[in-house]
Amino acid sequence: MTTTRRTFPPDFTWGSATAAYQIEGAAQEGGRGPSIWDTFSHTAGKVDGGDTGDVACDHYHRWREDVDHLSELGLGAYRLSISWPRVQPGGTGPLNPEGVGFYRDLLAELHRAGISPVVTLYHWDLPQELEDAGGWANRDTAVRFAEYAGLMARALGDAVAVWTTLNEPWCSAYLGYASGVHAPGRTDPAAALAAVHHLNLAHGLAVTAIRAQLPGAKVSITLNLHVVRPQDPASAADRDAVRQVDAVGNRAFLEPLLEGRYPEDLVADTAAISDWAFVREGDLALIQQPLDVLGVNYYATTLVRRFAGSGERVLADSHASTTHSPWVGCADVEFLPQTGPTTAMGWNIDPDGLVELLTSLAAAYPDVPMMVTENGAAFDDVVSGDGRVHDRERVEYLHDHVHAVARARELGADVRGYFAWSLMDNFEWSYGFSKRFGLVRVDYDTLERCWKDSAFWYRALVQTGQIPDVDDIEYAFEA
Ligand code: GCO
Repeated sequence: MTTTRRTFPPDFTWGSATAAYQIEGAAQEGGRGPSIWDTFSHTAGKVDGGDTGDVACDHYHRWREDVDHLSELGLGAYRLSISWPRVQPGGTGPLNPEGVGFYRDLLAELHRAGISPVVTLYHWDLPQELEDAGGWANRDTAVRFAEYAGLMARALGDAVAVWTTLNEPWCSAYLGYASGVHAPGRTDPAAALAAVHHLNLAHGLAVTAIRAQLPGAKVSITLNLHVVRPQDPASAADRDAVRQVDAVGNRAFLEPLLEGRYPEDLVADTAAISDWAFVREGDLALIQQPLDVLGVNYYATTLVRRFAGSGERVLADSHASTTHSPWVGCADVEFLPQTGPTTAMGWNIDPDGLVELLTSLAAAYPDVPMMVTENGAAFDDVVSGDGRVHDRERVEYLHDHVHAVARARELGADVRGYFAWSLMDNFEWSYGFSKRFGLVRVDYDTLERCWKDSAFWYRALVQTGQIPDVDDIEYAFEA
């Protein structure tokens, strides 16, 4: 664990992040229509415990209190997402005024609290009607997304500090259409590759639509990028497995978005699955739009080796499915269990991976500022006799990863912000409410919020810009 006292400049952005389907609830209130996650979570066997986002953290009714928590943490920014089916129920046609009004009020309260809204337009809750028409495997969904983005830019205007088009298209495409562990639960590798492209296209078209409404808008995309390591660094086969996974997981997005092309090795590695005919003339130019900031989500690293082809193939990656892998085109790669300490998700704890990721991105794209838009950890929290949650493991995780951000900055990476995932415990997708990532605990029986030690620790960091020691928990902190 690092002990050097590091500090961040006053203009560094400290935030926390959530997502609409994970916290809002009110699934059938205010004119909201169904999303693919409503359908998926209500399908037996898809979500642990049969949990759904019907109520979640009831943020839809408790948002004022939640803004108070953000304000008391002293955060400069809050990363939220807009529920597409809440503001445009069928994914087409005019906006739902009640849905838009909810976000207008929320953004106004954030501004009153001096908190800049970083707004994600798509954090996985696709209107079900669009999935019924083919979802992200259907090119038209990209066009619908751009229309929605333009309408929201017109509706919310400069109340939004940063527009983030998509959150983690890797998850939307590969978990939703290849492994099936996320909504819409399809297991069709060719459809997953088409979804990759249509999500990239949706991003580019949406950036153009937003800028047409708001020429000065700041736009971004958030990617969950994979730090992939070979089991045997001396093995050419294992190193080539790393290349393969990097192509499918990282460069399938980075290269079209920032270089206007798809990696040749990706197309070659997946030729048996798709001819990529869904990429049309001119698409790459539409996708490659100037970005004001790249959002980077990081949790853990990935360990791979070349699969010999005999015996049981190991598929122990963080999004493992028992039957279908999200890693399209990587049938000859094994994803190995990590060594060392893990979080409640089974994800390894490796802050050096974050340094490696940020510095490698800085080297590849030196003109693209970055923000760590998600980093955090699930642990099996316990409410102690004193009524507090002494989540020391989470404090250690945050401490070590914030030091990693400081180290990456010292090495020249232009990292301008850090958002803890998550402000509060919430619906963790296929894990339901069984995994808690929050700085703030949510009692799912009473929906009461309660600050964990990690919230007090994070407040001190945010207020001073100095990284507190792990044991520096000030319950009565005065800035
Ligand atoms: C993601 C999503 C979040 C998750 C969080 C923990 O990165 O997967 O953006 O919605 O809840 O990351 O898995």
